[in-house]
Amino acid sequence: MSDLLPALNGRYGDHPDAVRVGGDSISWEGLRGRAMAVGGRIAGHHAVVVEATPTLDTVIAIAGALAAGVPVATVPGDAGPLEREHILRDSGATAVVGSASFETALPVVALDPGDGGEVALPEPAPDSAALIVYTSGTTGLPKGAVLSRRAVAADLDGLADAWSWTPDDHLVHGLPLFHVHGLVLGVLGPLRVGARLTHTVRPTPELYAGAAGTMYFGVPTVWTRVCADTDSAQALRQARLLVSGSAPLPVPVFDRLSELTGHAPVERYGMTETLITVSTRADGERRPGWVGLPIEGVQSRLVDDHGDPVVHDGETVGHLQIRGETMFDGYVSGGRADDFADGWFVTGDSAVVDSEGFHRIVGRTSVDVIKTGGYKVGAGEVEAAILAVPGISEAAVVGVPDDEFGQRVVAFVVSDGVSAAAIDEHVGALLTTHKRPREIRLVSELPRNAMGKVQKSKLL
Ligand code: MLC
Ligand code: AMP
Repeated sequence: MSDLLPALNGRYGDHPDAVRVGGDSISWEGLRGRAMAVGGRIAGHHAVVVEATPTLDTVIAIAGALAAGVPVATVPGDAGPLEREHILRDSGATAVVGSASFETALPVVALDPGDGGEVALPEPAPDSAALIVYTSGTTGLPKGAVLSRRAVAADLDGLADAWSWTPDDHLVHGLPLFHVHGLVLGVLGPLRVGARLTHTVRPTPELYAGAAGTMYFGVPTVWTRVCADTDSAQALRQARLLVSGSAPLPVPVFDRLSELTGHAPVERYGMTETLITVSTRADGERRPGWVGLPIEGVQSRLVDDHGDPVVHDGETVGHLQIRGETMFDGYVSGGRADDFADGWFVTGDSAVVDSEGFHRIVGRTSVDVIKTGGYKVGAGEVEAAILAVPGISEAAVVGVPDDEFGQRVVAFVVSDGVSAAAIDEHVGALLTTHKRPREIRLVSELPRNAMGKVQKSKLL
């Protein structure tokens, strides 16, 4: 494990609370002992699942899987039953590590606070799978992206370079531990760089202000909320770097945050499949609305509908494609080739690039991929949950622009007498919380084109 996470090998000394999650903390040596011990109990498993609630136990369970070289899939603590069962099955997991709030036929390998000491485990191969992270597509259930140790290491090294991230840093955030942002950057990042971590459990302005970090991570919704709380925002003046990502940071939020904290935020762009690939730099220009340059080890290109290069004039929009060391290995269920064009990963994002190579993300190619509070939500998955409610004949889900969440999930439903409240209750029991429509609008019909296809643009 020390090749991937050198802080756990004593390379950077130690702190009694090197990793803190809410009220619980642990030293790096303590975390290594706990991880090695649980790793020893799961070694040889095909894959494991961790219910990634914001707890220190989640960090220990994931570190244990990494120590054992067993790929670990993360399940949201509030996952709907369909999504959870899908992840348990699709990941090929043969055990759950830590506690599980759900019923499962798989063995549950418990964590033991008495664990520690030295359990020797061989260093897993750099090309072996580290994580299986689920991300939504336009239709169907989420897909599990397999991320190798090599890709994770390359990404964290590229980001450490871009952000001048060193052992002197103390990272603070409260992002979910089942996605790339909170888990790869937010937990494995400090363990690779040798920086302390405080996870605040929830990403609230007050908790950020009280944590006295040098670096802070947030999705744009978090920064919008920080800006609305002047006292908390001003407490961040003592920080070194504020980083935003997972969705576009609105320019007024960038400006207000700069004004209140004295720090122009660093904005970075990425995807579960590619990890974080483009960023502004701690030692470079931080331009509102722009996400900067490819990090070390990553290349980008901009192409038109025919795959021909698009001019880098800062204005002409093209399809953004990525390649490099941070790339995923494929989806655990198979399938990867469709997502590539001549070896370049097709991101599904539209962008412009200027003559200096600075990138601006313009939007998604598909209206069926919604970003709400930094979470990706596939319209098709939500529509399927709504259509499972008896008495519903048609449903169309869209992302409506929203000042706080970027987009909010809104469902247009043709219902045979079923009320919006009843639909919400039914769907709420099936779906992970952030995928639930915030609004359900009952309509008599959906707008369709001559081919019978729903015209979602008319619903926005
Ligand atoms: C939410 N609630 C709902 C609801 N949606 N209730 C009814 N119907 C709905 N549709 C409930 C919640 O459960 C919560 O309840 C309460 O309403 C407040 O929810 P909220 O307003 O949504 O706020 P919050 O829960 O604080 O969520 C905002 C947020 C969250 C920003 C904290 O969206 C978040 O953590 N986002 C981060 C996503 C992320 O990390 N993405 C990275 C993906 S990786 P209660 O009872 O709990 O209060 C990636 C790659 C990259 O994208 O580039 O990083
Ligand atoms: P996910 O699949 O959850 O990893 O989401 C990846 C998507 O988030 C990308 O394809 C983008 O659409 C979006 N995204 C991530 N970071 C940014 C950013 N800084 N600006 C705009 N969009 C972003």
